[in-house]
Formats: sequence, structure tokens, C-alpha cells
Amino acid sequence: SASSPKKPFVPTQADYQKVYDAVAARLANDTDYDDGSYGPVLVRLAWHASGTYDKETGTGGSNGATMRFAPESDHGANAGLKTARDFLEPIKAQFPWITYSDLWTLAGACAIQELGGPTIPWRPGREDRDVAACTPDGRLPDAAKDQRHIRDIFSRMGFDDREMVALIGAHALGRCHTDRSGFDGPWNFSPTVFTNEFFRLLAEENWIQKKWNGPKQFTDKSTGTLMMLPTDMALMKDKGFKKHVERYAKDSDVFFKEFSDVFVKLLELGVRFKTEDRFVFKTSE
Ligand code: CCH
Repeated sequence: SASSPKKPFVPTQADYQKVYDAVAARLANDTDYDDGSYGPVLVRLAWHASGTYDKETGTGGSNGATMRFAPESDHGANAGLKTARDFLEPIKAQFPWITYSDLWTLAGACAIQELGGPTIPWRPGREDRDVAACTPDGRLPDAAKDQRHIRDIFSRMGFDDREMVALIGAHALGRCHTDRSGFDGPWNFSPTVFTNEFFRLLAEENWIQKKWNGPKQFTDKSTGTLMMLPTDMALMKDKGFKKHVERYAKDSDVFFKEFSDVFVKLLELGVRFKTEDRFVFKTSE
């Protein structure tokens, strides 16, 4: 009736596509950062927001966006992610109806697509939580460790060996920063394009320990300009992991398909959705 209160705004796929387009436009315009794109750090924000999930207790996961608050914002693993959160603030101001937790995951999906990766079907429904829902430190992987640690951390989220390797293939994107993690450099020569190069180089290059005062990391023998983390190298030392590295190194289509599936799963950890259907966003031209 005419006297009924204002109906709440129920966004449709078209509204979420507008958010996608706004993130994509900002990515295209703000190229004065790192290797020319905020895309990689947006992917990392989406991953660290989601990868806190613990399947036993159902805590953590992409619901909540609790990285807005200390102590979670100050966890060592999240160093530098303020850059990504700040990048998205104007988008949140433009579309105040979207939750931070939906926005951060949508931006991660957008970055993968805009940087030439596979489509990442996405659905809304995450709710923001307050500081009390912050997860304890130590739920995200420590790059100085080995294959046992990778399995411990990622199986706590509910992933199997194949999924763990596929996810880490996101290291095709971006770089390490000495003022964030202490590590330094990119994993390949096109850090703003999503490819299977991480696996190809990991499988085919000769990796030697970097001589420097920083934390232990590896460098490619032929150019000395690329890097691998100890955890990345661990994927080649473990039979269960190595076979997937080799599969993805050989076949980019297989990697794209399996990465998409597992990234969708990552972005949905800990969320009870009301809808089965996912949106496939249109990538910008
Ligand atoms: Fe990662 N990652 N990551 N990573 N990561 C770093 C950077 C990125 C580990 C450690 C690091 C995933 C898994 C792992 C990205 C996506 C993913 C850095 C450098 C470290 C250290 C941070 C810095 O200095 O700025 C470890 C350990 C693991 C697992 O063993 C997974 C899974 C994903 C996504 C699916 C992306 C993207 C970056 C680049 C960020 C940037 O700022 O360029």
C-alpha cells in the first residue's frame, strides 16, 4: 500500500555487474602502482579474507571482512593489504548497499578476469561481521615452511592436494615486497597477466638459493631476476603436489579450468548462501 515503508533495495545481477565494471575501470585507470596494476593485490586480499576458514569450527572464511579491524589487519600475513582495501573504498562509497565481504571477493574475481584469467562465477550473500569475529593469527600459510605446512593449512580449509597446487598458481600474478613479507620480486616476467607461467618456470627453470641478507628464497639461474618462495619450491619436492605442477605446466587450459573451480570454492568458504545460482560477469573490452 501507499503507506508501506520504503522497500529495501534488492540488487540484481545487473547491479553487481555495475560494481564489477567500476572495479575494472579503476584497475584500468590506476596503473601507477607496482608493475602497472592493483589486480594482484586485490586477488591477495580476496584470498586472505577467505583463507582464514576453519572447517572444524566453521569460523573465518570470506564472510565478515574482519580484516578491516585490528588485530586481523595487523597479522603479519596481511601486511600491505591496506593498499587493496583502500583501493576499494571509493567503490564501496559508490555502491553502499554491497557488503565489504561481497565487495572484496567480487574484486578478486574481477581482477582474475581482467588480468586475462578464467571466468570466476560469483554469487552474493556474505555478511559483514564486527571485530569479535576476527580470526586468530596463524591461519594463513607461512612461506618459509614446507609441504607439510601447506597440507596442514589448506586441508584445514577443506582443500585436497590438487586444489592446493591450483590455488598457489595465483603466484603467476604480482610480486613480493621487502616492506611487506620481507621476500622480494615477481615469480615471472608478466606479473599482471594471469597465465600458467608459475608452473612452467617452477618445473623447467633451474632454481638456486638467492644470496642476500633477506629471508631464504630462490632465484632462477638463467636471469637471476625471478623468485620462488620456499613453499613454492616445496610443490616440486612432494610427489602428491609435483604431478599437478607438471600437469598445469603442460596444459594452460586445464590449469585455467581447475583454478576457476577452486577459486570459486575459496571465495565461498564459510558462507551460507541463499542462492544456488552464480553470476558470470562480463569482462571489460
Ligand atoms: Fe601468495 N604470497 N601465498 N597466494 N600471493 C604473496 C603474494 C601473493 C604465500 C605467500 C605469499 C596463495 C598462496 C600462498 C597471491 C595469491 C595467492 C607473498 C608476498 C607471499 C609471502 C607478499 C608481499 O610481500 O607483498 C604462501 C606461503 C602461500 C601458500 O603456500 C594463494 C592460494 C593465492 C591466491 C589464490 C598474490 C596474487 C600475490 C601477489 C600480491 C601482490 O601484492 O603483488
